[in-house]
Amino acid sequence: MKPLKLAIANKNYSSWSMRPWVLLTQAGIAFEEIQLKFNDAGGVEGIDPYSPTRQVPVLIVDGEPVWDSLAICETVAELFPQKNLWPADARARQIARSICAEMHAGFRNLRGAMPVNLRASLPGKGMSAAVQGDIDRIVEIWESSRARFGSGGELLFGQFTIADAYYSPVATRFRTYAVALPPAAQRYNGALLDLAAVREWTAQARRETQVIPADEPYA
Ligand SMILES: N[C@@H](CCC(=O)N[C@@H](CS)C(=O)NCC(=O)O)C(=O)O
Repeated sequence: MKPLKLAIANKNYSSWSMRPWVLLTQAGIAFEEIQLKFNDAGGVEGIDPYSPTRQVPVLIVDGEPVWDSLAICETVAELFPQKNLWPADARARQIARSICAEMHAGFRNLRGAMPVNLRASLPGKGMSAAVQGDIDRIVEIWESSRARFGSGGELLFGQFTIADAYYSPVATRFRTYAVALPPAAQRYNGALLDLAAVREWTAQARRETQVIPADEPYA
């Protein structure tokens, strides 16, 4: 297999890019990063040769694109079975897949009102009853996964899995918008932010200077 390539956009803003980047980096899987940039219209400059959807992230495996973050994570798990990127236990794996799919398709209130912005500190911005409803469901997911499957470590299924990569942009949102969380959820949020890959992504995001007005509703 040729070296994997992952095309992403601005680390400060691109929540979907963050998931597979954190997955590959935290799992110690080598890849070539293709760092693209958003334009003011919300599109991704230079994406055309890589992705049929013109969206990031896209993983290139032996010249063939895999687009959409969930398909990318599934493909990486299949390519590197020794990395145990899904939980080994079948029941835990069922739940891990479900909560990734739920994140992938849902939480639109939270995502719309509290866009990822790693450079910013925006306590209290974006909060509403609908957003709190999404947060409550995320807290329920985190507490339940930790309580049922998390005894082997600090993460949702103990050791690092795709589910943690999937919720890593949520953890940065909770920090940016200073969302109050119950103690167990707060501890997990801290563990996510403390993952080496999340710290590295955050450090690189904070060095970026490009401002995308569409992603800065509170500027
Ligand atoms: N469902 C897709 C969503 C990807 C997505 O919305 N990517 C955004 C950046 S975070 C994008 O490429 N936007 C540019 C555009 O839509 O033109 C995934 O999971 O990868």
